[in-house]
Amino acid sequence: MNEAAFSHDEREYTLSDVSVVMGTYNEEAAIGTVLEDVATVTDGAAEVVCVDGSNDRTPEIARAEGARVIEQEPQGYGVAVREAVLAASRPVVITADCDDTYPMEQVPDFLALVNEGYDVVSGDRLYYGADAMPAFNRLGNHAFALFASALVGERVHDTTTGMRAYRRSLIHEIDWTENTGLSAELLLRPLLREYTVRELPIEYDERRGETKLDPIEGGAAIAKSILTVSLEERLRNAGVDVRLG
Ligand SMILES: Nc1nc2c(ncn2[C@@H]2O[C@H](COP(=O)(O)OP(=O)(O)O)[C@@H](O)[C@H]2O)c(=O)[nH]1
Ligand SMILES: [Mg+2]
Repeated sequence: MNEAAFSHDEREYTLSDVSVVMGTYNEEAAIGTVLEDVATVTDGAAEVVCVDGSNDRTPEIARAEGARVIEQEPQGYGVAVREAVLAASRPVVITADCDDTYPMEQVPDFLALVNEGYDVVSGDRLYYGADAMPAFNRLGNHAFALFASALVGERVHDTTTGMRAYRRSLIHEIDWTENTGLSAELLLRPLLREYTVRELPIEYDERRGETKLDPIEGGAAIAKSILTVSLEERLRNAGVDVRLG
């Protein structure tokens, strides 16, 4: 990983400088807990943005918990999460899934690393073993990380995690093209553009409600995204600006 430059001469960010953003699609079983956890850990100071495609009670619950809800026809993970990161109004943007798998209590740890100078802080679910993850997904995620490591030329451990912190300026400096593979893209393009990136081990819990991702179809799309964005960025670094996807 690139070392943080520690040269950002911005002020120290606090929890009121954080936007927690997520795509939400029929997550009524989880959203109450997730947003309560965010409110507790941030003392209600963070902005919460949900880009929602649900036809259940998810958006009502989100609004009742104080979230800003942006309605969007369901078009996949990346379409929703791109909209969500772009809609964030605070200088530090933290993504999560709305399925109660990610540790909201670690939001301050992500923020602390941004304050240390990192542009991207990526939650590494595999570090602690991710026992709650279906075995097929866990194997796939290890394989994606090895594949991506080979393509970017440095070791990354979890390329498809849903929980990361980003300096908001970075989000607006890069064009995002991927849908199911957006999570990998949000890690790999910054890495290959010499932004400062580091992984942070996180716990990963069992999901509430049903997954929205088909592991086979989704896995193939993610592998293609990893290849495409890595090659595009390497060509860009060589002075060739092309879209391969
Ligand atoms: N708005 C919206 N959210 C989505 C869509 N697809 C997935 N999501 C949300 O994106 C997050 C990740 O999806 P999830 O099912 O947890 O994927 P998994 O972690 O791979 O099982 C969850 O919060 C979903 O509700 C979509 O088409 N539209
Ligand atoms: Mg999930």
